[in-house]
Amino acid sequence: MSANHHPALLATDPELASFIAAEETLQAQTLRLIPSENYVSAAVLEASGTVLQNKYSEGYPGRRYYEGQQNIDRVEALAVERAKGLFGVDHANVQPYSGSPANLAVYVAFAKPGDTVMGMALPMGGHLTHGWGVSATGSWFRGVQYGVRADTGLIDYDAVRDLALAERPKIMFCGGTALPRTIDFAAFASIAREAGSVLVADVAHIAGLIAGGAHPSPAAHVDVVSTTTHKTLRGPRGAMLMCREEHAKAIDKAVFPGLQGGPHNQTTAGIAVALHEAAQPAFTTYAHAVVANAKALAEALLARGFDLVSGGTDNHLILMDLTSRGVAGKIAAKALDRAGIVVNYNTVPFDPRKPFDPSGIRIGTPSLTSRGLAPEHMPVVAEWISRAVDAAAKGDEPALAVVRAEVGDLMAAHPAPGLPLA
Ligand code: DSN
Repeated sequence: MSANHHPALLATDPELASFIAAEETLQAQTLRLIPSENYVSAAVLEASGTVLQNKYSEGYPGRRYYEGQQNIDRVEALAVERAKGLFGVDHANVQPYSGSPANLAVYVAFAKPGDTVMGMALPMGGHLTHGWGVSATGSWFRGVQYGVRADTGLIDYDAVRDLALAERPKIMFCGGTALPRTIDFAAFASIAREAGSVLVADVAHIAGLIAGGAHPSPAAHVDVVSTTTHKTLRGPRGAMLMCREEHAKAIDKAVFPGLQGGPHNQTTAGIAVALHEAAQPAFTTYAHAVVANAKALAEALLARGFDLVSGGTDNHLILMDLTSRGVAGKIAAKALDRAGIVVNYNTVPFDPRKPFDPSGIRIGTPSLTSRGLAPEHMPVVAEWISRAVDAAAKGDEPALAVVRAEVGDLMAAHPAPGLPLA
């Protein structure tokens, strides 16, 4: 591959063009298992890099503070209509710049600084913006946190209810970044009703699974659905907030002018395309294949003796505790990277180690499914992970190089969407 796929960029800035060409090669040749990443289609890439970049559009379709919005209004209205249709919601705001600003907008809409908010603790699988201490959401607001049971790795809904009734949080989040199991939105809704809380489902990780019918939808149960658009949904890096009509004004006002200025119109266009793609029958097949691959990979890892948090997965994500393999998560993640397998190190629930050097790694199947890998490939993926983790424990660099070559061969046989062919 070469930077010739971007001729204008190559002519203007060959140094930068070479970095992008190298990234294209890296994404083509490696087995990308970070569960929050994916490959967007060529159509999404094209829509995200257009002259829409040149336009300021503060406001909403038909209600802007700048003129010349004839086309931008159509782009945003189309994205909004597609989001409403796909997720079965009354209202969608497609302007949040990404997941963290989207969640912050929820606080702006429904709480005041100092109010109590509740979410899953970050080391248990939650997200920084669900009221965790080092985030502004945990210092400007009073965050109280729930977790999972030590014996099962599953959310203890009785404990969530006890905490909610004791604390009566203004906002309650469900969802997170390292949850391998189905979220019971109805159970959270019943608790939030009792506690008098606004319930937010942060479905960033599983939005594509919901769109494709491979995870239950929160739409009928929660007040607000927050999601990024670039994970299982396979769109550009952006976010959306969706809600019932009664909350529409509060959400829109919180995003603009409460928190943001002009929307990134080029991203809105990419989101519109991704939503169109996600509404096709092929995407339903994709979403179910992501889950089938994750279950097959979990089975193959269990067969090789790995410890998986909660014992497996219901969705796209697997959280591996490497303690019993005698290697820390960070060392394993870096060795896997040298073997051409890209993961992230991650805390596991009740981790005795520090977040920057935790006990686990987090993996997932959205990207490999986008390149057409199927359950029959998962035993070899598990074998590569096992060989690389063992090589990490022994410091066996040649073994990592052998895995890297094998990974490269399989990736070459399964080109990724959106990447230029060699
Ligand atoms: N950074 C995202 C993830 O990797 O899950 C969450 O914001």
